Amino acid sequence: MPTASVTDFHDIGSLGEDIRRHILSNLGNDLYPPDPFRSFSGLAYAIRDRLIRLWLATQASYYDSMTKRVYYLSMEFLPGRFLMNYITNLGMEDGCRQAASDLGYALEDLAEEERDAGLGNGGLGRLASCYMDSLATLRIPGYGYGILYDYGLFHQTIVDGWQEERADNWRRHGSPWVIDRVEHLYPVRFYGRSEPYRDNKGALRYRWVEADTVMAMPCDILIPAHGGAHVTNMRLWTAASSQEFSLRDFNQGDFVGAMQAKILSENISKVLYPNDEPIAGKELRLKQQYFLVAATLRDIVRRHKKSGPSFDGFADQVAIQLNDTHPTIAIAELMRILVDEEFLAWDAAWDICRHTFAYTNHTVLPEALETWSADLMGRVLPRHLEIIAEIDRRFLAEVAARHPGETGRLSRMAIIDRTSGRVRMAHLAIVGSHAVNGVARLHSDILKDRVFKDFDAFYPGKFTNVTNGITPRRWLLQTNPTLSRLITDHIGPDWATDLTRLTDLVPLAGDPAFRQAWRLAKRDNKKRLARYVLRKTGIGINPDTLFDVQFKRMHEYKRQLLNVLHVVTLYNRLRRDPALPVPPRTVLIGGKAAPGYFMAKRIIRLVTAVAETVNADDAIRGRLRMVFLPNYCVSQAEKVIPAADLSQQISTAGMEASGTGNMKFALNGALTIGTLDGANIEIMEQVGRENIFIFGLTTPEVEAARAGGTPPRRRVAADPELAEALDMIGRGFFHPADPGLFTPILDSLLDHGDYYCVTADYRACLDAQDAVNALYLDPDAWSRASILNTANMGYFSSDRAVLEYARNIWNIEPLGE
Ligand code: HBZ
Ligand code: IMP
Repeated sequence: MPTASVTDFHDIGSLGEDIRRHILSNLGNDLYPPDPFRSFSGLAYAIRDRLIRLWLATQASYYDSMTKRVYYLSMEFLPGRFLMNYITNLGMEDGCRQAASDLGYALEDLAEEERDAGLGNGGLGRLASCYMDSLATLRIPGYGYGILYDYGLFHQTIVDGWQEERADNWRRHGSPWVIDRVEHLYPVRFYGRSEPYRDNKGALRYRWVEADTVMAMPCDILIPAHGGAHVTNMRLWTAASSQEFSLRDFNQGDFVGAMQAKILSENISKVLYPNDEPIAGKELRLKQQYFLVAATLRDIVRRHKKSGPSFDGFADQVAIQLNDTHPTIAIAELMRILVDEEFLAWDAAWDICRHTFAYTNHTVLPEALETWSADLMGRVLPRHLEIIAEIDRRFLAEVAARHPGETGRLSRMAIIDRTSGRVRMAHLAIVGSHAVNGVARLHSDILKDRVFKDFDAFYPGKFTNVTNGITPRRWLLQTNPTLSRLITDHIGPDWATDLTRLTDLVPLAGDPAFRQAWRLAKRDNKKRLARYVLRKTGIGINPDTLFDVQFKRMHEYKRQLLNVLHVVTLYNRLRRDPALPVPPRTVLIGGKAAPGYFMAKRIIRLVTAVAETVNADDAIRGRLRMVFLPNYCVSQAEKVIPAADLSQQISTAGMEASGTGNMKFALNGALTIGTLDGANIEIMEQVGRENIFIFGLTTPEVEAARAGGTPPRRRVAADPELAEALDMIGRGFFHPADPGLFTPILDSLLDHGDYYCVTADYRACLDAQDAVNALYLDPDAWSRASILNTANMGYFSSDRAVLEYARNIWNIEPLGE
C-alpha cells in the first residue's frame, strides 16, 4: 500500500495555507472576525494532517515486521492538552509560532483555547498517558485502549469556600484530535443468559443468548514520538447505536420506545466515574468495563487473524497489560472467545490467557480493591460469571492439592468470596496473568509481604516491581521551556530521550553563575504562575517568596490536613513574632475531592477558611499567604510544577503506592518534603538524603502506632503548638460564623484513632519545615540542592519504566530505527 515517508510532512503544504483551508472547509468559516478558538482549530487540523501521514507509515511498519504488540488496557487516560505536545514532538515550534502570529495570536494563547482531555481521575490515568508517550518514542509497537467519555472528570469550582462540581463537557466545541473510525463498529452484548448445547460432534458447549446489543465505535487519538518519526495511537471506544440496532427496534413498532433504548445504550460512554465513590452496585460501571474489554478484544482478534486463523501463536503476538483491575473481565472474555467461539479446549485457552495478560496494581487501600457482587455480574454478564466460577474451581483445586486441609487459605485465596458472594477482581487478575507488578519498590514489597502474601507463596516469581516514571517530553521539555533551554545550553539536547544524561548537570551545581541562572529560570516560572493565580482567584502572590505546593487528589491518606496544621502553626509563630527569621512563604494547595467524599470536602473548606484568615491578617502581611487553586488538572499542573520551590509528598507511610507528582516536581527542581512512602524512598536514594526533607513514621511504625501507640489526645496534650492549632480549628477561629464546622475533622483525629497518623507525624513535619526554612535562607545552598534534584531524576523517566515492562513482562523489543 502507498504510505507517506516519515519526513514528507514538512512539505505537504504551507502551514498558513493549510490552516486557512481547514477553517474554510472543516469549520465552514473564514478569519473574520478573528476568533482564537477558530484559529486554534485550524492550526490543529493542519497538524493532524501531518500526524496521520506519520501514523500510517508507522502502522505499515508494524505489519512489515510482523512484530509482537502490546495493548495497554485502561479505563482512564489523562492526556490533558495536545497542541503543544504535538508541536514539541514534531519539532514544528518555529513554523507554528509564525503561523499563529500571522493569524494575530501568540502560540501560547491559541494553546489556551484547547480543553483538557480529562478522561481520568489522577495518577493512574496520567501514568497511562506518560506510557503512551514512551511507547511511541521508544518505538515499541503498542496501543492504549480506553473509553472516550463524553464527560471527563468533573470541573471543580470553589463557591463560598466549598467545592462545587460542574459537568466537564469537554467536546462541546468539537475536538480536532479525535479521529472517528465509523468503519469499525463492533457489537457488544449485555444481559441474556448462557445456554448449553451439543455441537455436531456431541460435545457440550455454551452460547450467550437473548442478550442486548450496543455498538462500540473506535475513535483514535494519535501519539507521536519525540522527533516525530513514529506515531502510535490510543483507541478510545464510544457507545453508538447501529442501523441494525434501530431497525430491529423499529420493526417492533414502538418508535419512541426504540429511541429511548437507543439513547440509554449510548449512556455507556457518557461519564467517567470519580474514584473514592462507592462503586459497588454501579451496574453502569461494570458495563463500561466490559464495553472497553469486549470491543478491544474484538479489535485484537481481528488484527491477529490477519496473519491466519490459528490461535497457537497468540501469546507470542499479543501482550495485554491490565491497568489495575478495572479491565480484568478481559480474562473471562478472552476465555469465552477462545472456548465458546473458537472452540479451543479449556486448558489450551487458559494457557494462552495466562501468557497474554499481565496486571498492574495501583493501590493497597482495602476499600479500593475492586469486587463485584456475583449476582450483579451474573445478570449483566451471565456467561462470564460461569467462566470465572470455573477458573475459580480449577484454581482452588490446585491450591487444595498443594495445601491439603487448609480451608482458611482456600477461602482467603478464592476468586469468588463465598461469605460475601463477591468476585474479587484482583484475585482473578493474579490467577489469570503471568506477571503482577506494583508501582514502586515499597509498594511491590507490601503486595508480596502483606496484601497478596498467599499468592506470592503460591506463584513464586510472578510478583515483580516496575517503579513508575513520567515522560520528560511533557514534564520538562514542553512545560518548562525556560529551564529546558538552560539545561540544553549546557549539556545539549539528548536528555529529552535519555534522561540519565541530566547527571551532566552535577558539576554545574557548584558553579555560582549556573546557580544564578537556575534561580532566574525558577523566578520566571514563579512570575508566570503568580499571574495565573491572580487571574483565577484574584489573589496576588509574590514570586519572591518560597512557593510551597501540594497538588493532588484530596484524600485523607495524602494528608493535606497535616499541611494545614503546619500553616496554622507557622501563622501562630509569626503572630507571636513578626520578625521571625523564616523566609516569606506562599502555600498553594489544589486538588479535587470525590463528590461523595465528605471528609475530603471538609478539608478543602478548612484550607479555604485558613487561607481567608491568614491572607486578611495585616499583622503578618508579606510573611505568609495561602491559596487554594481550583480545578487541578493536567494543564494547570503544567503551570504549577515548574514554579514550585517545595513539593509536599506527605502521605501516611505505606499508603501511597508510588506517586508521580513527586517525580514531576523534583525533575523541575523543587525540593521534596516527604515521608518514606511510595517512590519518595527511591527519589531519596537517587537525589541523596541531604537534598530532600524526609520525616515521619515508617511503614512498620505506622502499623505499630495503629496497633496501640500513644493515644492522639495524649500526643496533643504533650505538644503545645499542636494543641493550640487544633484548638483554634475546633473552636471556630477560622470560621466564626459556624464554629462547629470542623468538628468532624477534629473527631477523626482525636476520637476515631487518627488512622492516618496526622498527630503522630506533626512534630516531625514541623522539624522538617524548620530545616526547609534554614536552607531556603541560603540561596546558593538551596540552588545547589535544586540542581542536584533535577540532575538525579533520570531514573524516573517513563522510558526506563516502559523498557522494563517491555523486557521483563511483555517480551517485546523496541523496533529500532
Ligand atoms: O496510581 C494512583 C496511586 O494512588 C498513586 O500512588 C500512583 O502513583 C498512581 C500511578 O501508579 N492510583 C490512582 O490514581 N487511582 C485511581 O485513579 C483510581 C481510579 C478509579 C478507581 C480507583 C482508583 O476506581
Ligand atoms: P489496523 O492495525 O487494522 O487497525 O490498521 C491500522 C492501519 O495500518 C491501517 O489503516 C493501514 O494503513 C495499516 N495496515 C492495516 N493492515 C495492514 C497490513 O496488513 N499490511 C500493512 N499495513 C496495514
